[in-house]
Amino acid sequence: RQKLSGPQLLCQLKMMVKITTLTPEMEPFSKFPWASLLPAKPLMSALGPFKTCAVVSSAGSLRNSGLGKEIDAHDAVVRFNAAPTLGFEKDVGSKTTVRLINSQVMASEDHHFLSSSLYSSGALVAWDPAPFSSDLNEWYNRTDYPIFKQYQRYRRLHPQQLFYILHPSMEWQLWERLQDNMAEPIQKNPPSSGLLGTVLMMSLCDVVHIYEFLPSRRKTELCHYYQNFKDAACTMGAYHPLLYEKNLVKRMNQGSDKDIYNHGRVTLPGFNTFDC
Ligand code: NCC
Repeated sequence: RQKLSGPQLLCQLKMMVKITTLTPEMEPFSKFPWASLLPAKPLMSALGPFKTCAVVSSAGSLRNSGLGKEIDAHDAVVRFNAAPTLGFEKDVGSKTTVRLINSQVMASEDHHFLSSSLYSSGALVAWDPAPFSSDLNEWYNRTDYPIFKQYQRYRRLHPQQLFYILHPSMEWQLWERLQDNMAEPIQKNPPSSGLLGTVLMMSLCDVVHIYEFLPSRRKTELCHYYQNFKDAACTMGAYHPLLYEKNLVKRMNQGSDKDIYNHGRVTLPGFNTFDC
């Protein structure tokens, strides 16, 4: 089978991955009194559009990158899970427009999700690894972590903050793009938060710069820039098909290899800027 070109891959993402968030009228949520806690307007109409966006991976190679100013110069900045800015401004900047979090962060004791100020800036977008069917009823009854319980608690404590839940169909539509474009079978687990956030921003921004998703010359075994914990699997993947995600992003990159090597920077076009 023919390997697709960058523009062809971009068109596949644009046409085949639908970015939706849960709304109060969706089944089975419409039956629950707490459905009114879900935002009435979909994310697309409440956030953006933005000209330039930065997606900041949590990779250890961001340490000593000095990329903070460049990252903050974007109109919107996305960060992931428990990645802090406080104390790391020089390397990762301080602006947070969206924080994409997995359901493990919401549920595990050590993240203090309900009380930590880490989660209070910008809009929150949460996701949970759903069954492949992406059926909302099936997922509701067996989420990986108690995402809905924690969502309700958080919304009651922070009613003013924008907080969305991604529709799980997005995970698996994106996974199918990965599998379809790889020569070998990939693990049947959803893509990492990094790729989900990248595609989310491609639907909101004209240009998306991703930092240290494809590792620069600073590539390290250090898992996160904010922790002294080493594990190469953080960069290469174990549960998530991370290596395949990176392969796909490399093929779609519109920046130079030098940008990757020196700055860990990839350039992707927003979905609204090209026709298919
Ligand atoms: O580590 P994590 O990801 O929070 O990182 C966010 C995104 O940055 C990219 N990344 C990170 C580290 C690295 N060395 N290279 C990278 O490219 C990835 O794209 C990653 O998605 C997740 O995807 O949600 C993940 O979350 C963690 C963990 O749940 C949270 O950090 C909270 O502690 C997962 N780790 C574990 O479960 C132990 C990780 O597998 C995926």
